[in-house]
Amino acid sequence: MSQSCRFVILISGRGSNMEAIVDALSGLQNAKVVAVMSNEPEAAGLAWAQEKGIATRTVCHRDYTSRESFDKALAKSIDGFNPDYVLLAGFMRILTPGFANQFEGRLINIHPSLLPAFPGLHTHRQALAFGVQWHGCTVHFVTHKLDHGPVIAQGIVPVHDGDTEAELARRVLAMEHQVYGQVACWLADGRVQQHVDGTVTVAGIHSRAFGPQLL
Ligand code: NHR
Ligand code: GAR
Repeated sequence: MSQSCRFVILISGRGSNMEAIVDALSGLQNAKVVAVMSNEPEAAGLAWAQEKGIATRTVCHRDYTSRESFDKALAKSIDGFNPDYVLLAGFMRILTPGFANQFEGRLINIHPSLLPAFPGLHTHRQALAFGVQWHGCTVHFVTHKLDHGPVIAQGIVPVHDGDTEAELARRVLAMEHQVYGQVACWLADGRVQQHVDGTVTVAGIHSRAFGPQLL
């Protein structure tokens, strides 16, 4: 019998992606979200996790004088839960190379754009300003290079004329929930493989592209 796959989820705010992951994994017997952690004490997602009976921790970045010391404290707290995977879900602090290296291969992020387009912040604003007609989200392994790691899955949504940032964000967010929930299940089943050339495959899956069913 295979051991349960242990997940720690890092958030900074609302935590709707965390909810989608917890909900998706609740259908599996071999997966457990062992802790939800936030760098923001007021993050709404912490209360939701607590109500679900999930352990929560806050490591507030403002309590530390450097990124390195914050990351060390965060890493220590994470290690206490002995996770197989650490999922960034709306986590808003850039992590040091030391942290990224320590968790390499086990650290995953969702970014609200179709990488390599629009890394960084305010991705929906960037997409509207550029005039792209398709936008979306990317789940990727985290490396020391920001918003740059190997892609596990992407989801696309159309951009409509007259979209506001908020409308576009809502459309992308619904897609994020689908994609991240599915990726969490693939991880729990041990099907996600990262190869030496940096590419990713998922055993038994030939498409990791999500989108409106147009075809
Ligand atoms: N860390 C590493 N090393 N690599 C990545 O790819 C990372 C990462 C940490 C977070 C998420 C990322 C995103 O998906 C992420 C990917 C925060 C910022 C940022 O500028 C940028 C990208 C991401 C997350 N943060 C500011 C900072 O000074 C704070 C902004 C704020 O608090 O609102 O850390 O978009
Ligand atoms: C999501 O859109 C996520 O992709 C994005 O923040 C939102 C968090 O929502 N992440 C980043 O912008 C990282 N810089 P949530 O808290 O409801 O999951």
